[in-house]
Amino acid sequence: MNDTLVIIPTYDEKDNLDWIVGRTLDSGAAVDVLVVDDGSPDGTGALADAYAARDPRVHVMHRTEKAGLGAAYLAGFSWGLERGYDALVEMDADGSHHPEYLPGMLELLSDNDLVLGSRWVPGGEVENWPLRRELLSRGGSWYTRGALGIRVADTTGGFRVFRSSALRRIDLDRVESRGYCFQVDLLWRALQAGLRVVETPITFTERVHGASKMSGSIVRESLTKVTLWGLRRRSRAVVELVVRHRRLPSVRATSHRVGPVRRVQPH
Ligand SMILES: Nc1nc2c(ncn2[C@@H]2O[C@H](COP(=O)(O)OP(=O)(O)OP(=O)(O)O)[C@@H](O)[C@H]2O)c(=O)[nH]1
Ligand SMILES: [Mg+2]
Repeated sequence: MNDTLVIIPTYDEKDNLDWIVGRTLDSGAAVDVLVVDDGSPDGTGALADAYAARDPRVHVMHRTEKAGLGAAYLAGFSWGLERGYDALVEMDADGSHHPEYLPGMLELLSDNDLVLGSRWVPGGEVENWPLRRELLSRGGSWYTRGALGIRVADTTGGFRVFRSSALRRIDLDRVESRGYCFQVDLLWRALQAGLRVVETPITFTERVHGASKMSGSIVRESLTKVTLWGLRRRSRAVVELVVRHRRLPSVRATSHRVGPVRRVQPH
């Protein structure tokens, strides 16, 4: 067993599976792979089984129905944490995330808890992405930054490396999001838990094979949730302000009660 587990969620990725798993194993990083397949109708799960049968570094988790990217990752995380991996990686199956970045990202984990592959820091870029998708992604990150008051350039990216001990500090049972909003949800919890988060530039390439599972309802879910978290954050800040303000008069009252300072005369 290697120390790092790369979790790859799949739904109908038969034309990408062998290619992405092979590249991951050849990336130069010593890793195991866990494919989390939600019963893909196109037979991705069976392909993953065939890979696992010829390479002991590859494991497969079969789930019965399409339950969303977040649910797949949560199941993958608990599988990896139970088995004692030191680092857990999130990576898409469609080739948008290049496994060749893994050695560098794992190196950054030596003094960080969470490494984010980032499209929107200097040096990061997207290849072959339609302008509409780029605007949506940049806009989403911009909105999330403002709503949550965080300084992360790429808040929605899904190429990430977690230190397992740090991931344990997040109460994963309480992560509400099961769809794509999961990425923001988890980042927000990581920051609130005080994890050391770093962004590193990546080139993100539009998928060549298969279809995207992104949809309008996914975007609406994210928008609603981020707005709600932002409002909660602001109301918490207002409550803290009120509590602090209330304390002030009592502090003043105490100092009044103490009365004039008695000077001790030196001999
Ligand atoms: N197990 C599982 N995997 C999923 C599910 N939905 C998406 N995935 C996988 O999650 C990864 C990301 O999904 P994509 O459809 O590529 O979505 P995206 O990368 O956010 O969007 P695009 O840029 O349009 O490709 C892929 O590996 C998918 O196969 C799901 O419900 N269950
Ligand atoms: Mg994709």
